[in-house]
Amino acid sequence: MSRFIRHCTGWRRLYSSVGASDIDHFKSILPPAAILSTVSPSALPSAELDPYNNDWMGKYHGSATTVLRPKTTQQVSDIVRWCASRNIAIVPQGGNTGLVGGSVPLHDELIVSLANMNTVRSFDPVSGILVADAGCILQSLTDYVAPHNHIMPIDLGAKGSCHIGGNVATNAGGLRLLRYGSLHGSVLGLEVVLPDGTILDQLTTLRKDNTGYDLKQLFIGAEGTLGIITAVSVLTPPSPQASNNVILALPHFDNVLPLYKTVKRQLSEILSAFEFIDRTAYDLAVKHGQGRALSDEDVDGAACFVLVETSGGRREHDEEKLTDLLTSLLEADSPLINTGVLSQNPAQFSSLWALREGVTEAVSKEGKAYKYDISIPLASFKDVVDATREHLRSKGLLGDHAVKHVLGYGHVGDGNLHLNIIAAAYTQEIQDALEPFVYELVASYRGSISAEHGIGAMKTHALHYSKNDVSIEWMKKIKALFDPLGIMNPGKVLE
Ligand code: FAD
Ligand code: 2HG
Ligand code: ZN
Repeated sequence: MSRFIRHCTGWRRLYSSVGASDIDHFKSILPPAAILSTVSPSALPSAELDPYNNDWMGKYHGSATTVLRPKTTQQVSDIVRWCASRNIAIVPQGGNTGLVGGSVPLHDELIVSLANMNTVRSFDPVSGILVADAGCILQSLTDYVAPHNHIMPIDLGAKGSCHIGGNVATNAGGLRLLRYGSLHGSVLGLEVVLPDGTILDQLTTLRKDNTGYDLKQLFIGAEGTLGIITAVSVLTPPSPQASNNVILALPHFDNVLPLYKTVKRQLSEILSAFEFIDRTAYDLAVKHGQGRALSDEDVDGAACFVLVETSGGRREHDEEKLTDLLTSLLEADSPLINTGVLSQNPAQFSSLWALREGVTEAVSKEGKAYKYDISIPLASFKDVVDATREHLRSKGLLGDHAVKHVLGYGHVGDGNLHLNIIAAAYTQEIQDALEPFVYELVASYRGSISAEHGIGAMKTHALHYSKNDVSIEWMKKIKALFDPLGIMNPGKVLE
């Protein structure tokens, strides 16, 4: 059985569906338990594949008939080689926590899940360099390096499910980017199975290596369109000796920018996060049990909140700096903040973080979310949220029957706003009201339509709002060079 599907370069070309003879071949590569298929003779009920065919938000739905769960790089290579010979399209899948529809098929592509590739290959406690299979869950790697007094350079709300391979494939940002920079800097090496099955071994553990083109960078953020990442070498920083956090309640959004400047100046080297949630995001986090609510007195009159984290080498020194900061903020002639709630113990530290980290979870409990993950000038965060809300109001779409909330939160230090629109259901009418409106708004600030979540299936048509024609043309040339058959995650990143 075969069908046509749109190829990334605009040609229409043929992909094959997985058939019984393919399953027979996969049985020569993998043990039976690693093959989940609704194709006879394996014939599982299709509901068994639901967790792989549906994304985290319940927004994107594929109809793969087969999921393969290899354990070794060689098995991944054998699978891909076979798919290339048969023209079977592949979707690499990690923890399936992506928010742009990149991790599920558009049609019936084969899903290659990395979940069984979950072994740490090596860790050097002196250099802090960790080499791990791509399917290792981020939280389990954090737990692995913790006794060696190291942390992962990346942290995000999905850490209990997302894979390090998925993090690299999406170039995930998250909560520690302000301190440790992007994965383009922390990833030292990769092992990748290319779309013809070749294993590209660039799994070096070198801090410095200027031997020509740095090929691994191409796979960081390629969202599985250039190959399947099977292992990652990553530099893990030493654990800070002391971490503190505080939530600051602000009377106006306009105070966020001057506050950021003040906090940077006063905390300097110990500032490790500066995260923003607006009042709606805070209220939803509390409503859905993410962290402990602040007292009524603390939230009274607050238009938004900022979570500040410090990480440093000496507790007394850091606490003194933070206390001095709070005192100077509260005693200023025109205070930028109403109040500050400082964590006093590890449980309170986690609870304050949960108010910020848990917003995505809270949003998903509240309704169906349209998510725009944008880079814009910090001063415009509120304008963009307000303009979107007003636009929806003008279309008569605001209200419990359609759009329930429009909210903003995100990584101030990275200039990254998460604009979320929560609706009772996903509808074409809301979608049409939001797009291209939001993308045009972002383009008017010369911003990015994807700060950290990627393009996936969601934004292929909108790439031109942030990338010019020459850039897109060269992206297509690179795709065609690595994947001339177009079998690797088709319809993602590029149309
Ligand atoms: P998946 O969702 O499985 O896949 C994502 C993309 O990567 C797909 O295109 C897939 O094909 C590709 N892929 C996955 N594994 C591989 C591989 N081994 N080789 C090649 N391609 C692969 N993102 C942020 O950037 N910052 C955040 O703070 C953040 N917070 C989040 C909080 C929550 C609660 C949730 C649900 C998501 C959040 N995300 C965040 C989005 C998501 O968690 C990240 O994009 C994450 O990196 C995806 O990892 P994953 O293993 O789940 O990948
Ligand atoms: C975050 O920063 C994540 O919490 C998710 O990137 C953002 O859900 C979102 O829009
Ligand atoms: Zn984020």
